[in-house]
Amino acid sequence: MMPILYHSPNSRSSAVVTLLDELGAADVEIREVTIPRQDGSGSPDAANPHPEKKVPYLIDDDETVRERGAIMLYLTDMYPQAGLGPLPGQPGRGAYLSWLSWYQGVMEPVMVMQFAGLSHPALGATFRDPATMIARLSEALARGPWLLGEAYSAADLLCSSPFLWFPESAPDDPAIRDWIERCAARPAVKRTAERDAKVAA
Ligand SMILES: N[C@@H](CCC(=O)N[C@@H](CS)C(=O)NCC(=O)O)C(=O)O
Repeated sequence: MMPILYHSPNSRSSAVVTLLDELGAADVEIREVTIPRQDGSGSPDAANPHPEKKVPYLIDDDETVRERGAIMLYLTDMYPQAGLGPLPGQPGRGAYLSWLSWYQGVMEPVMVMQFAGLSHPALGATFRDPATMIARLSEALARGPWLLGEAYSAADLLCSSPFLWFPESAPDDPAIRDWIERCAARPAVKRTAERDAKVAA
């Protein structure tokens, strides 16, 4: 059976659709499902096997993969010829795993807490703060051009994704702003936006 990506247009799963395009992974089926939207539209989809009916969700035979960082790692390992993430034993593998996990474990929580106006010593101790989060991106991109150095990877796709959705959240840092522009200019990003617009219409 073909692997199946459960996707809902204009959501966190859109970046995974972009990754499939970047990987040339034509043998992964993209299955659209509905999710509840902030404007009150949409609803959980009985056809979505995700335990919380979220997207993205990837099924590959008996394997189920949730969380974008894990799904992206799974896919870049699955399509090694695309060179979108270092493999075990290759230089940069540690940094690659770190960026993907850091996005899930730090960057996105920090951005959501900032959006929600939350702060607490325990949150600071665990996640640090928006300035520290931006500093990690800034120091990597000062070496740049991509988070892993010379090669674009799924880590760039994942970590740039919130700035593509919420451009106003981009920090006033030229290296980060240039990187966001370069990530947004990838033809696959444009193709996903067009695809999502068509499906959502
Ligand atoms: N931590 C998850 C978050 C997934 C997530 O929250 N997806 C949203 C779409 S943007 C969703 O499915 N929401 C539907 C719901 O909350 O029921 C990941 O990164 O994959």
